[in-house]
Amino acid sequence: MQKAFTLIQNSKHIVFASHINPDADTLGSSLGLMHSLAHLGKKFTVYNIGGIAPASLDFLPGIEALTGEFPTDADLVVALDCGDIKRLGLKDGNYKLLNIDHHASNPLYGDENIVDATAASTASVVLEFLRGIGIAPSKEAAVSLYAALASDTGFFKYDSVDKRAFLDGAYLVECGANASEIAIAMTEREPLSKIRLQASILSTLKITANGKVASLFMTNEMLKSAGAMQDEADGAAETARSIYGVEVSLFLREQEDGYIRGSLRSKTAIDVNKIAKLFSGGGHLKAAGFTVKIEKEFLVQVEDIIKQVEQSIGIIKQ
Ligand SMILES: [Mn+2]
Repeated sequence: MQKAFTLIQNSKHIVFASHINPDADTLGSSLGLMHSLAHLGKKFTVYNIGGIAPASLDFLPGIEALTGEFPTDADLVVALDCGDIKRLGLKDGNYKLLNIDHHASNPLYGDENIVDATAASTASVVLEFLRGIGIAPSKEAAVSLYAALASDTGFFKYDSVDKRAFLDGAYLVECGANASEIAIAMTEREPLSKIRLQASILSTLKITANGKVASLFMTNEMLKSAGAMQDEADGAAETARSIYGVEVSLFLREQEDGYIRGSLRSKTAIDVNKIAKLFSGGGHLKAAGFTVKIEKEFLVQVEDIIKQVEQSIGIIKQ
């Protein structure tokens, strides 16, 4: 920790780098650390290769500074919440690299690494670091870090949630984060197009395997008529899983490039990572995905995939 802080103290221009397709943890941790170091009087850049944050994160203090331009005079890059250096989109330069993360797969690619796979979010690792160097988060930092923690824990309900996640949350509230305001900003400002798309996806719901499997699909046509973007279909698999009695949900979306993208979610014990592997995909026990080429009429292939998933559940349970 002290070595990491020495790197920070010895630098003039620090880049806070988030991963491609940024989420609340990578951006909230970036901004949370940046605000916490403000008193050091360094030059800061908040960098993301795409240069743009999701609209739902527009409330994060300092997010307007986010840029896709990598500065040439940076002498320190702090990577936040990124298990794979390639996902940062860094440019060459004469800088040191500090890697702060919570992914177990992180290969410790930094000159200094603060990686804690037991943390529910990178925000918790940032907090650990701040404690180690004796800095308390300002209100701006607390809001950013709370948003990161809330997002990676599904608002304190995922498997990763432990006592520490709650203690970190409580500490950030003490430092000025308003839990309700942040939750509303992150979850209750959906675009109408998303709700219209979700309604159309839900109309395809099919319950099979004695109520244990819930399947949904989305065609490009549905996307177009809702006037929605691809990412507005996200969450459909979780909605299907939330049905009483459902153990596994499957969401199949037609892609413009002639592929079908599948998302699998499991409620308790069925390992959807194993199911995804049957389609050359993968992931985790409760969330996995795969991509297959469209080889016949879309709806016919959807039926085939649903059948294969149902059969595989029988096999996997044995
Ligand atoms: Mn994370």
